[in-house]
Amino acid sequence: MAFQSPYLASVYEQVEKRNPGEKEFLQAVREVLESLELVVAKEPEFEANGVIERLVEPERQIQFRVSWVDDNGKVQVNRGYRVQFNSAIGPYKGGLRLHPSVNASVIKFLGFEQIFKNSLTGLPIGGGKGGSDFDPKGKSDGEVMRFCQSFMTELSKHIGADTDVPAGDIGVGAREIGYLFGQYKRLRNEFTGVLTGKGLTYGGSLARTEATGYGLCYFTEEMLSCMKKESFRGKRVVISGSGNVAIYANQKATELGGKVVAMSDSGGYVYDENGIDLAVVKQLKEVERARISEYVKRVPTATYTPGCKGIWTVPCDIALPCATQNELDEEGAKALVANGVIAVAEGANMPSTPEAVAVFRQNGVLFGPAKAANAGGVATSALEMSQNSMRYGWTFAEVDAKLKDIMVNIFHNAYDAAEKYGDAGNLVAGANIAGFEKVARAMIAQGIAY
Ligand code: NDP
Ligand code: 2IT
Repeated sequence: MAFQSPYLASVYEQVEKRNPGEKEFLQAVREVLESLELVVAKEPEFEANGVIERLVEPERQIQFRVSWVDDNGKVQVNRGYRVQFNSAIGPYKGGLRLHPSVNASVIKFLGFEQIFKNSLTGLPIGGGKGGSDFDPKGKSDGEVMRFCQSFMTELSKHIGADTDVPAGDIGVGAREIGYLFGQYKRLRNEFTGVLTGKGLTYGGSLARTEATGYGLCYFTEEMLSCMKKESFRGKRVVISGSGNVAIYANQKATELGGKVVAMSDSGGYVYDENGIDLAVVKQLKEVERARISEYVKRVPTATYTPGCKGIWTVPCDIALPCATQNELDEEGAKALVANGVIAVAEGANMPSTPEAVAVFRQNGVLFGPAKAANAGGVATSALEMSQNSMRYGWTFAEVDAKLKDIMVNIFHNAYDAAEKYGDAGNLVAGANIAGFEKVARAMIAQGIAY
């Protein structure tokens, strides 16, 4: 689709020129710019202040070598990244991803999305992201520790509790955050809230582990209730992935009365008509770091199918993609629609391809985009920062109540913004616009320094 606004067309052309071949980054930028057509037409101050061309260029981008020694004494070299994308409304904030597919394009798409997501939370956090092409799979704890220490030795020069606060993402959970935090503290000799997702004994927030999955379900419940007078009760749910987001999405969807019948990992998916036994998944994934295929050995009524895309052919009312970018394509979307799906909400970042999103739209499927639907994780990270600043901690119930409130507000802000700009029900446009407006106004107020 060509841009109608010459301003947006020229900004996008420049982004393509400056970032050749970075397909994930270009995909994320294009989607946001498409949502802003009506905004830039209505409010010329954004163009007059060069807001969009500034927004698409990271404020700072760091790439570094990460050398470490494996268990056989061999030197390994990985590539580390931190993209500090936008600090208009707060310190850079966003996760670290450890996965062999990580490259500059992936980190930039994630950092770009984080700007709008973080703005939507209503909390004072800017956008950033980082990670490495290090593959934690099959590595010993010692190898992961040595990698994390080497990674943090460089990263520590660029972050800080009031500068940039990383957290987890794919491949980074409590174990990795612990090693990273320990190394930061040793290098700087200071105990500060420089990372979130910390362990509960050293400054972590209750409910951060659960927050992204729970938040996704709070958002979905509100979307179902407002837009379709529906709820999770009695619905069949399919959740891709079986990591942090997927596990706690399962837990909350089940608590709200849904039945989760399928989950996956990068190898394939399991289908269990009785409802996935989450205790088994947690044991496999959180304790043993095993493959989801093992599930059928422990639950003989279930079946395992290799290949992860087939999960979208499992009939369901609600689909929650919680694995990775572009995991749900046009074919998957068509299969979901053919089986009568009523709502799709994204726990992962950009899991649906643009073609898949178009299929949902054309068929009246409720669609909760990642920036809005999975913002509960980073929102609770911001609550962890608040608790660290106060040197105080809230109860699980207090954090959970704030999270729920935030997710309900995000839904309504996105819904209202879509309506205001004449695209009622389009939460993709609504989330992008609502997230954009606050950041854009802050950038204008602060002058052309960045
Ligand atoms: P985890 O590392 O805990 O789990 C990731 C899951 O996704 C695993 O089941 C993994 O399978 C699967 N997966 C990863 N890469 C691929 C791939 N290329 N193809 C198929 N499956 C894949 O990560 P999280 O649960 O934390 O993250 C999942 C998604 O949610 C990501 O998109 C992340 O950016 C997003 N997110 C995470 C937040 C958080 O707080 N953790 C907050 C907001 C969004 P396998 O083990 O086989 O690799
Ligand atoms: O994509 C995301 O929002 C995250 N991985 C969570 C980031 C955070 O800072 O908690």
